[in-house]
Amino acid sequence: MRNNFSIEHTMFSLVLVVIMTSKLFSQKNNHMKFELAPLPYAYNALEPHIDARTMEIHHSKHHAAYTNNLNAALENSSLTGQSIEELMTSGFETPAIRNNGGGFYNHNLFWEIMTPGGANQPEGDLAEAINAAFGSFAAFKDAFAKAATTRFGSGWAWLCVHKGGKVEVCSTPNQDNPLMPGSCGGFPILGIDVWEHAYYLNYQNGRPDYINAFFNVINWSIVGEKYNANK
Ligand code: MN3
Repeated sequence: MRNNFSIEHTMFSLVLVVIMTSKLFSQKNNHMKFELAPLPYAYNALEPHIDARTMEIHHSKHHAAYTNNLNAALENSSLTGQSIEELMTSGFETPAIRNNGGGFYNHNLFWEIMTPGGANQPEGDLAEAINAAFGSFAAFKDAFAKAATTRFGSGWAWLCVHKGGKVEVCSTPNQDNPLMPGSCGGFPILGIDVWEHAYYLNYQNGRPDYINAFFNVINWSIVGEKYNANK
């Protein structure tokens, strides 16, 4: 009797452990983690405008840290499973998600819209929208550079598109972006990172020089695709 009970008890405990372990693993598998995508070109592809060492540290250290910290912030969070775009509003009140989610999203866009290839100025509908909003491409460049230069401390400057096709330049502090509450409310199709980690090795305190150089590495073909997809 005592032996039977002991065997049953052991079996019961074993089954319980198996069930709990499988639950733990299935929960882990359901937690979709955000992943750091490889840079879509070599670290030195944007030289001499943006140097390879800056690109390597920026992608493999800074962007990687935002990605890891975002995943850590989402562990045991009710927001787990949402898309990165959804998290920009739903996670806005949670500093770890706002800062690291913004960092994850912003840098993905940043790498994507830079490349040695592609059109070197806006074309088609985007060119028309830029002319309509600013008067000319040169005037847009001035407005964008001014937003990037005058962003105090760390942050980003953006070119956004609103539903209907109107474009606008705005800027945000830290790792915020236009998808978050309180910004210009458009959809970002071009962004420049003006944190010192984006330029200090090559340009030191010369943020305007870095901004000028950035115009040489914008892939306007991709920005134009984003405009068409979100106007
Ligand atoms: Mn950065």
